[in-house]
Amino acid sequence: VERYNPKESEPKWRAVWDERKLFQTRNDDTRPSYYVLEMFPYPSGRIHMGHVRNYAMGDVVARYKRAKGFAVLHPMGWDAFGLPAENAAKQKKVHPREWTYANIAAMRSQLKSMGLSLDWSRELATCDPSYYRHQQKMFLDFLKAGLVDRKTAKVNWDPVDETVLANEQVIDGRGWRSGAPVEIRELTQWFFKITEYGQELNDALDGLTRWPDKVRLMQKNWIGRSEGLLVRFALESNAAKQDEVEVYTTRPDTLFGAKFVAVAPDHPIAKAIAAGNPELQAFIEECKRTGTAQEAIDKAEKLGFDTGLRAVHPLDPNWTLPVYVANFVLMEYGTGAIFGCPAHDQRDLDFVNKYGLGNIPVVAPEGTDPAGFVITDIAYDGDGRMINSRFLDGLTIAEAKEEVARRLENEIRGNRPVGQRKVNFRLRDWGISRQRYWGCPIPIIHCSDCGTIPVPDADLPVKLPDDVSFDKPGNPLDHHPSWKHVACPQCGKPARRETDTMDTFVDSSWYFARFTDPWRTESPTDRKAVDRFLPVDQYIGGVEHAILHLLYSRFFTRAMKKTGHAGLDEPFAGMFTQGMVVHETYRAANGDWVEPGNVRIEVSGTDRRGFDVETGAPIEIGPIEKMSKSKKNVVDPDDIIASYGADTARWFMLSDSPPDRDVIWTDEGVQGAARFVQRLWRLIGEIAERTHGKAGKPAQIGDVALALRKASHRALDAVGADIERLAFNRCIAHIYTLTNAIGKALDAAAEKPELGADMAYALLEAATIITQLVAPMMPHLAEECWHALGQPGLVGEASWPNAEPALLKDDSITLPVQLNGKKRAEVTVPADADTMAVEAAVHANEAVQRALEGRSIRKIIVVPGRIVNVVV
Ligand code: ANZ
Ligand code: ZN
Repeated sequence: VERYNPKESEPKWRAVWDERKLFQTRNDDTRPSYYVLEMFPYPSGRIHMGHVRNYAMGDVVARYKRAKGFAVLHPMGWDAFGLPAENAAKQKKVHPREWTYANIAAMRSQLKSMGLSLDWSRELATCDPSYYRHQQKMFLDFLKAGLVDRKTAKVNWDPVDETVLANEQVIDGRGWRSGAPVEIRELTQWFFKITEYGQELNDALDGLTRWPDKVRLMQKNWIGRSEGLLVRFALESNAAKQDEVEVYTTRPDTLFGAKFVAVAPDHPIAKAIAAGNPELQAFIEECKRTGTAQEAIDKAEKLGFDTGLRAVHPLDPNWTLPVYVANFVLMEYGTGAIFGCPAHDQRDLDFVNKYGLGNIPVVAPEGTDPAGFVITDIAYDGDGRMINSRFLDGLTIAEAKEEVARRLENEIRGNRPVGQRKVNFRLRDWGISRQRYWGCPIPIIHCSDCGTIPVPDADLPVKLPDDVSFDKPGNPLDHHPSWKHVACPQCGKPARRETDTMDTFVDSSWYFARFTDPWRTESPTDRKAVDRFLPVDQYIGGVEHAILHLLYSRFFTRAMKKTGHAGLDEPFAGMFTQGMVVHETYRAANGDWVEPGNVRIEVSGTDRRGFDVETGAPIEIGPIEKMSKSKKNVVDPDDIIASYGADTARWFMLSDSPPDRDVIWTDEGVQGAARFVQRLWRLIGEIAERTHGKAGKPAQIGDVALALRKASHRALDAVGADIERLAFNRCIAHIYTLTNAIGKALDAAAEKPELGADMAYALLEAATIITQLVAPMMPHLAEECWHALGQPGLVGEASWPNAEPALLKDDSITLPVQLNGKKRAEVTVPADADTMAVEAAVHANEAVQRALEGRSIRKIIVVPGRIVNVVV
């Protein structure tokens, strides 16, 4: 048999699939549908190994479900708006559109070389007006439905580049490009009212049973539903022009441990006091420089400014607390004010330790001596019982929360209760305004007379102008000479276009719905198509999108339901997050990172040493890390596909580790996969040669042939079940097992000049089955094998075979035998043995006889399939 040559085979089969339109799904296909989707890529320029892994997995599911008779929807597109295109425009002087479409072309051909069973007729790019016009339409529909808001919000402002920075573009408080200290500015922005769905987005997570628990938990934490209490603290003086401050707390049980009250730097109380206090003004300015990123706020030192105000403790009129302005209290959450209980909250403890306010522990772990329970540097946020808390002493935390809430709800001051229960969400409304060029224009016109006016449907899309300059700082749309100047659609007077574009997360929040009918021009979706294909049955992507992208898509789907563009709440019935592709890192003596291709590894025993391929200089082998350009430990999919073929790359990606774990890319691993390709090809070739592709089912099947048939059908059964579970590495293990069984059977057959009819039958069956089993993973090789075996048509068109139940049954089972309750022996009996047969086997068993020591059996109790109890 000749060696299998992927370079010849792979393009050949892809051309055949294309010509037969094998992977195009028709919307009028009446079979049950199955929608498998991998997160669409950002067209950065080249695909990386993470894409290969992601798409290889999705393709296994798509090909398998297709063989199972589903109308499979498996589309691909491009998440094509975003900042990198603008950066390229600045740095390389290419237009973002050109840059983006060139990248798409390059990546499309790379993806095609992987042999993915994608329906390319549905390809879409979010930067195309044929896509974003519908997004503009939905924005306007959401606006009408009351799901859009316009309000001010804080942004990171780069004063040199005159641009708003995303949180990740702020590095140590400075703009990533200009290096200038970032300022916080208040801008009027557009928001989607995702908070209206906070409760629902939280509760519906429980129904998403085919999502990883980890992802559901991440979403819950992000939504951050908490049950707490609003508490009004009276102020002793009216210096801040108000007589009370309301705080939000989730721990009203800890009220007797309170040491201070604190308000956000932009709280009305802070502003009022600052009006006559330059020092406080300076402090507030300093707080603004921390940036808006949660992480930055968490990491920053806890700073406060004593306003001199005193707040009265709500449970003791004779007890007052100092009121601070503190940098760790956010205006956007709760009421923008807190009471601090340092013993049980780390931030509060750090704060009091800095300002010398002390602490009183009020919760002690069950069984500790309250007198000896002292807090110094580490706050205690665990369970326990109340101490130092007057009427609460001895209660559990839950009981104390309830008691405090009850009391304060019943205490009336100025016609209102002092305490009020409140459910709070950490989730904020989704600010979608971006002051950038390369995004979907927000279809709004500002008129000084009429206000904010929606662009009329007939004027959609609002297209991006082509002739923009990136030389000036700021938003190119804003300083374009003519684009923003339009007539007001209502009064006709000169008006101004909204120059903000939408957050690119909007683009990816509904593309899965657009794929169901991407050709449609009159509306974003066709309800028939959406109803037919959604929800996505299996969504696959990186865990880095486990929070925002999925949450926004869940919101968007609900908003689309409200506006009639879809008819369901949850877009993704099944979700899977794959692990990363990782690789060893290498460093030269001078500390420089070295690419894997320039390192030769010598292995002796467990010792591995690296050497520069050219100079022979020693190279240090570093830790295994996520492939990244900065550490140069990337392997380019193109190189791998060029030297080994797409099938080998796919096979190795799927074989090595469970799909949710990281996979370590190694040369040895790829070579192992490449050897398997050749081995399978040889086995198939031999079988084709010896059977001539023909073998009827004989009446008699001998033991050897039967064993092979069983191996085939078991593998068939197990691989199907494991694909359903997305346990691809286990599928591959089953395929290896079957390969070995085929190898053995062929060896045995090699000794005989003539193949028995039963062996010929079993071998051909095994060859056919294994070809179908590898087809979802190595589709090109499988076609070549299918062809070599003389099978009709394409394996890509063949139905998934059914395992014969009779061949799956275990022939024999082993049962433990207990004598008076102690295990003394085992008997092996035919799987279908009846009670009589099992009893006979027990009597005949030597170990049982020995254990009886001459006593006689009184009774045998057989629990079928489980255990045998012998009473003596
Ligand atoms: C007193 C207390 C005692 C608190 C204690 C915690 C522990 P979650 O669960 O995330 O909702 N908080 C309230 N509003 C805040 C704001 N605007 N900025 C910063 N922190 C704020 O968190 C609620 C808790 O976070 C509240 O309960 C409050 O501190 C703080 F041992 O009140 B707690
Ligand atoms: Zn007007």
